[in-house]
Amino acid sequence: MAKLYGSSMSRAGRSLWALEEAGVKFEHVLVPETRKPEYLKINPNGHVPALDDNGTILWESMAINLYVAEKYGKAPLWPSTVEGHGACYQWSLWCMTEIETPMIDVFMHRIMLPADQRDEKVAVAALEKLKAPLKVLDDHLQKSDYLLGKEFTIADLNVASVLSIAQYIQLDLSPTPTAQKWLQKCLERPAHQRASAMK
Ligand SMILES: N[C@@H](CCC(=O)N[C@@H](CS)C(=O)NCC(=O)O)C(=O)O
Repeated sequence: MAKLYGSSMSRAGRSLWALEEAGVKFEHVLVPETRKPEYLKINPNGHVPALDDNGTILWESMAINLYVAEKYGKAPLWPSTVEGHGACYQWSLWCMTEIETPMIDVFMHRIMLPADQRDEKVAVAALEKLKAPLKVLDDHLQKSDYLLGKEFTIADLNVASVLSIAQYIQLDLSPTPTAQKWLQKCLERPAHQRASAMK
């Protein structure tokens, strides 16, 4: 049986969601200490998530999710055309390069770091940086219900999972209302609810 390492409160939450969405039976393994030699054999970076799919080991949340969707997901989660695959790669890389770093900066400087190490200026600069990619997302979603058209795919899951911490970091999505509604719709999916209820 496949094993997914990492808590739903970490980036492993994304991969738990992908596994649930694809209907994969898996064992969920918490990793209290990511730098122990046993775990470093699975992910030498000492990060979660990692996937052990019956001996095939993968790390990097987006790679895991694209693999899970391709191997176990049926269309439309994993589209049936190469053009559709290209769009999934595009949005998945886009959210990691354009959205994730500023989101994490806000998260660290508003929530995660001890109060005396937080710098609200870093959070405000990161929020400013998010404006352009959020407009790209909003403009795109004005043309279709989901990122690739009428149906939810792994591209939506990956982008929505990166944006899912918006609610905790006081990221005001009201200037991009189409993206805001799309995010809400994605996060209400039963597979996301099941993944979020895990430890
Ligand atoms: N780019 C990696 C980042 C993984 C990552 O930084 N995970 C964090 C949790 S959100 C982690 O493992 N932190 C614990 C540690 O580094 O010991 C991915 O998307 O999988």
